[in-house]
Amino acid sequence: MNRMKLSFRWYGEDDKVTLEKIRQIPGMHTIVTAVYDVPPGEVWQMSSIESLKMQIEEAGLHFEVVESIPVHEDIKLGKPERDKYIENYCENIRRVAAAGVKCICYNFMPVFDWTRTQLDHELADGSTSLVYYQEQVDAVNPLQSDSDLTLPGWDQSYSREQLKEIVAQYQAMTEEDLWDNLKYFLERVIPVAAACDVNMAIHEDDPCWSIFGLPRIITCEENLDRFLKLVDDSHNGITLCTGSLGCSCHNDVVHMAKKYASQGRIHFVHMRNVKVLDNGFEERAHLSACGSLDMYEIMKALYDHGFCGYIRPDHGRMIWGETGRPGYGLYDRALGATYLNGLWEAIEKEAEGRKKK
Ligand SMILES: [Mn+2]
Repeated sequence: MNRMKLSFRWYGEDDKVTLEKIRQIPGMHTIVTAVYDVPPGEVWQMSSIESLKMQIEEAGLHFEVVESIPVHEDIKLGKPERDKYIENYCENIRRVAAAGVKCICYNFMPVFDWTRTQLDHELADGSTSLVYYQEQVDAVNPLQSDSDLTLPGWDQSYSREQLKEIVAQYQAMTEEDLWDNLKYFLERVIPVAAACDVNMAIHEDDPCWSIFGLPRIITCEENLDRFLKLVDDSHNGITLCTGSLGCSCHNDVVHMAKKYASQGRIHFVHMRNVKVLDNGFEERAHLSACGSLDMYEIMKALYDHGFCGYIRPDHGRMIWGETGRPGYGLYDRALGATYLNGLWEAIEKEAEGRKKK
């Protein structure tokens, strides 16, 4: 029988959404978290990892997924210092594996992690969500010193000058260079993950297109095919993030769920719905009818093709007056989790009923 393991992201002791609350969501199995007090590229303290594990297990949950171990920019840029950072990365894999972690989510996006233009856009029902409007992105040029250079979600640890410098380094790179640097990284990291029996699960670029002329490669089916072949080992897999892929109408997320689940290469799923617009997209409630994605068909594709990994509701809206980390409140993500449970139960019972006949 296929089993999905329901999971939930938790930002550690400072998170207003506590483990005591998360454990009350029906069917909750695994906490997705990371060590947040260490700069990218450095080795995590074993004591920090053990402390996370202890808190999570005391709450009756499992600590089996890390999101993320960030990839240092020197690795993505292919600088000589990358070997040191890759060795640190491998050491982090060994350390989290020793604590029982089975899956590590990461991304290979230059400079900017996820990009949105507003974090509190009011939807018709009065809830707020994260949105991306292209004209607002186009108005911010990181190479012009007079632009104010801020969009929500950007790494605040860079000064404006540092940001311009690092963006310029990437703009001198081609997509092929980035592919080469990704391959170099995977060839060194995947054997360690395989030895520890940890699944590496790359997250797609969010959104799944180039911004500011920076190379972005984890964006579409053709490129995911190429990615999986870079190191053809089941430990080299993906996080299927439905919202990151689904914000482009060129991506058929149902087809991709079928294809990569049947190959056994989806280790982690982020389920969220987006409404695709002519000039970008809006994050919406998880329910299929609220956005552009058919969440039922995606779940069914996963079920039918043997998916048995970790799945979590992704960003939620802010509802019922909740305040907190945009996308990561309790209420709407809990509604999302419950919806995923409902879809899965219906799909499973339908499939078992068919077998009996
Ligand atoms: Mn995601």
